[in-house]
Amino acid sequence: MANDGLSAGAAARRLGVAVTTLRTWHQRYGLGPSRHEPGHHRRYTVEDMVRLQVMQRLTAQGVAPAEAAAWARRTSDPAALSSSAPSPSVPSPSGADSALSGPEVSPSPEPEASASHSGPSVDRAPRPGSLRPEDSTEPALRAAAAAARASILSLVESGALIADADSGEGRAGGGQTIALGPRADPAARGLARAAMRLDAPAMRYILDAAVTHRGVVSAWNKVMMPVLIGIGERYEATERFIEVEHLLSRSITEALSIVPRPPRELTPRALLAAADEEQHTLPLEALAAALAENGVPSRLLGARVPVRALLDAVDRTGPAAVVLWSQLPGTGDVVPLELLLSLPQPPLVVAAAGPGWPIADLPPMVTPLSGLAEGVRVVSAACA
Ligand code: B12
Repeated sequence: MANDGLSAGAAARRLGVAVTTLRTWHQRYGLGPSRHEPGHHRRYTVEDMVRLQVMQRLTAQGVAPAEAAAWARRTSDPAALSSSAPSPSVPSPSGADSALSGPEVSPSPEPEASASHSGPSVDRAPRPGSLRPEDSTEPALRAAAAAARASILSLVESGALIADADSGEGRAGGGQTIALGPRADPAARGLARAAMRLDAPAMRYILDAAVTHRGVVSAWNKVMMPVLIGIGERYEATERFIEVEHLLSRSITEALSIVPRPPRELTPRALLAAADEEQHTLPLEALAAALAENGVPSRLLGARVPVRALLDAVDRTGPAAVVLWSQLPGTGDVVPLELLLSLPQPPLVVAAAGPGWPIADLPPMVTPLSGLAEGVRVVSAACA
């Protein structure tokens, strides 16, 4: 392909899109094939393919086609992009069409790597829907791939990932929305839209970028929480979309787990647990990740921790802070809190977190927590 370029059919096969889609992108958005020899059909060069990949990725993430095309066209100027984009520490979405993934892609392409032409090239390993420019031996292609990747990252971070929540665009599972309100963060909109499409790679991409570039507290408060609350309301109104809730929950769990944990030598002095029969754990996962970001290790026992197990764990680990989460009024039983406080050596802080607790009836020595940032502050101080 390096010399000849791809026909429209071959390009469409590589990308896994219909030829008509390519034609539309060409005619409406100027993303056409640039190689032209008299007497022949125009052909897609490697740079054209990278632009198309950017277009494909961004439209799949909910960016309006015209805007996606503008970003795709910018990839022809790698220098401009790589100078302004954040460092690509977030993996690109995986998937059959993932051309922009791979730790080897950096904003500064390494021409030396192209000295040998014996490595895998896009021509030798054509998989449907797959093009890996970063594997290419061509400096131009590597540069274009780096620029494309950088452009997506800067898009995510600049908040330009605006999902048009009302335009279904006919994707699988599309056409449904999660109401977030007019002041929602663009990344939350993108996440909501990806969630409704059941597009796990796009969700991870948005979530990982948010966690990596904003930090856990902001990612939770501005991106994850609004979408969780929105899908909860959607479920309440329709008794549907449990599949969305589950995939979103899973994706959030995974994204929170990418936060590096403190060194193993540091003994965790914080114990986090959900109350007995309580299955909601995401806020505790966010707390564990945010604490880790602050260098505070914790033990997260997870869902449905019976009181006996909680007391045993406290007995064996002697935590300075215990946070018990109750999401549902039915699990906000104050007895475990009282038992924790009456231990011979009670934890310094026993905190009740979540909307399930009867705040007015909490034992006086219990610390009620109302938000993630407060949780990080209180637990960090107790464990210092
Ligand atoms: C994800 C989810 C699930 C997942 C949980 C997965 C997991 N690993 O956690 C699963 C699928 C397991 C689930 C199950 C159920 N769920 Co559910 N779930 C949710 C959802 C969408 C998000 C939960 C969450 O993480 N909330 C945390 C944040 C995002 O929301 P919040 O609590 O309102 O946030 C406030 C405070 O908690 C605080 N805060 C936020 N984050 C943090 C962090 C810290 C550290 C602190 C201190 C404070 C804090 O600030 C916010 C503003 O005040 C909620 C919707 C919602 N609004 O919460 C429903 C929701 C909680 N679930 C609900 C229901 C009914 C259920 C089920 C009974 C459904 C069923 N029929 O089986 C079961 C319950 C099972 C059980 N016994 O626990 C209802 C509860 C209604 C009620 N009040 O009784 C909700 C509200 C959905 C709804 N609108 O109907 N659920």
